[in-house]
Amino acid sequence: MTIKRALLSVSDKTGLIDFARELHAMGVEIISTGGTMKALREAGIPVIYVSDVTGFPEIMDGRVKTLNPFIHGGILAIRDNAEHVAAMEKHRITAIDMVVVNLYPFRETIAKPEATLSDAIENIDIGGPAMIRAAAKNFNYVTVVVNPARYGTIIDALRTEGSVPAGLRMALAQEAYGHTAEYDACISRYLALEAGETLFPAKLHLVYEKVENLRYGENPHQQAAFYKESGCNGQGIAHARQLHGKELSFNNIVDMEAAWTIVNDFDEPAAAIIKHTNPCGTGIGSTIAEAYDKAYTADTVSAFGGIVAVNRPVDKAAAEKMSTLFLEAIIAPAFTPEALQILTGKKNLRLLEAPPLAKGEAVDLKKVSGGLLIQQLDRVVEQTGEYRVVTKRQPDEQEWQQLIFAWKVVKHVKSNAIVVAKDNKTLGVGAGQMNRVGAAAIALEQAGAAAQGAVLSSDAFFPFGDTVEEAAKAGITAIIQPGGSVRDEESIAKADQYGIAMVFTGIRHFKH
Ligand code: 93A
Repeated sequence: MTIKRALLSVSDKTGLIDFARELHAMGVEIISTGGTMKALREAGIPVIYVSDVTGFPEIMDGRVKTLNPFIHGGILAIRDNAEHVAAMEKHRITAIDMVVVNLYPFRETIAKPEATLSDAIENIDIGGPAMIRAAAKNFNYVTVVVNPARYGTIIDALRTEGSVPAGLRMALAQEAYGHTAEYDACISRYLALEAGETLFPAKLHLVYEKVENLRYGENPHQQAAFYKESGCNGQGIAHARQLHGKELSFNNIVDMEAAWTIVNDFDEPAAAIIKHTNPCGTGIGSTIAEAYDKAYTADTVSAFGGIVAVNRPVDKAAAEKMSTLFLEAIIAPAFTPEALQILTGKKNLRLLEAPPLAKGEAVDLKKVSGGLLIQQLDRVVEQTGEYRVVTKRQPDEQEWQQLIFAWKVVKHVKSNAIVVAKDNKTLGVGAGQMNRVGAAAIALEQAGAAAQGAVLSSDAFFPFGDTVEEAAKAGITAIIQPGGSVRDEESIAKADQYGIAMVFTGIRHFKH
């Protein structure tokens, strides 16, 4: 379709002048609303004021400016429908062949801390979406542009072909409806939050934008893509910046999330190495190099090909240690220049800088067929003072420290989960087992002789005394678990029998 007349009404004036200048040079007539018209006229581009088209002033602070049959008739008319053409002639409506609109900045307005409800309401655009939707509906004849990034493509098409091709008009219409849907979803979510519906609104309109297509999903025969929350404040793994290395895979991203969540749970320097979403090694220390060393020596076999996360910048000492092992990725708040120099020597190793996770409320989504489960993330702040020692023997100070460390780690291991720890590092991790004693057997076997004098944590209570029995045989001296089983007494009696100190937290950390 050739373009004789275009309506330009934009809040985001990026690229506007150059675009309009090109249109004007091609002989396109431009209609505009007040602010856009002013900007164009200041740039010396001739413009027809929208009120001169409608014969009606912009009224009510601009709430009604383009909502008029002279505008909507001009956009919506089917150009080769005799009746529509007759109606245009009878009412002296001129066709509008292109609509270039972007909306009042609602999201940007509510993002400002000082924004009031009334500011938000005034930034709900009505006339803009009406024109966008009308133009998109009539994409057989009309070009709709909501994104300044498309200006160049349109000018190129007009220059080379003298018109905007049908395929492009349809793609622009699709983008337009996505744009208005996202806009309304944002308003709906905002009003739900204003009304106090904090986490779980009656209807959920998720708006995510694509970061990239991935080479494949969990396996090579599964197609996949990566999306980030639209308008999100920059939190989390989706906002990590890749500094070096091969492109990220689906499984890398899943494991990065697991790794990042663990180390963000620690205040002291911490490192975790993830394999298949579980931490095969976790360590804390006075430096990142020390924490990493502990995480690595926790299980040197499984660490091969792992994803490492640390909660402090990676420095030279840590980088030197990390560079001796084949790793898939390292994720950190930052890398020092010396560390980068060492690690970028490994061509494929992915290096990512990620913003720390906020402590506030956040939700976790799980897809089920035909639906979605939403829950708060397991970020309960635990009062260690409320933990209860249930055995005759109290843990000593050293054991307390290790119990709390092991308890923090077990929260991040797939259920049924058991962690054995000593000297600020995990010695054995039993993950994702169908029975608890099985998870304990794996963790204890991994720890081997080092389990002597170590502590053990369990993400949920012991249904029987058998896990305590196994722990005692391996030399475990203290245990931390939620408690709450009908057979707690059996486990407590076993612990007392072997002189084990046992702590009940009262909080369960299932992870499925
Ligand atoms: O207040 S509105 O909902 N009523 C309208 O009739 C209308 N027409 C265009 N907002 C309206 N617009 C919006 O004005 C456009 O979507 C655009 O964001 C903005 C451009 O205004 P100006 O050209 O005065 O800067």
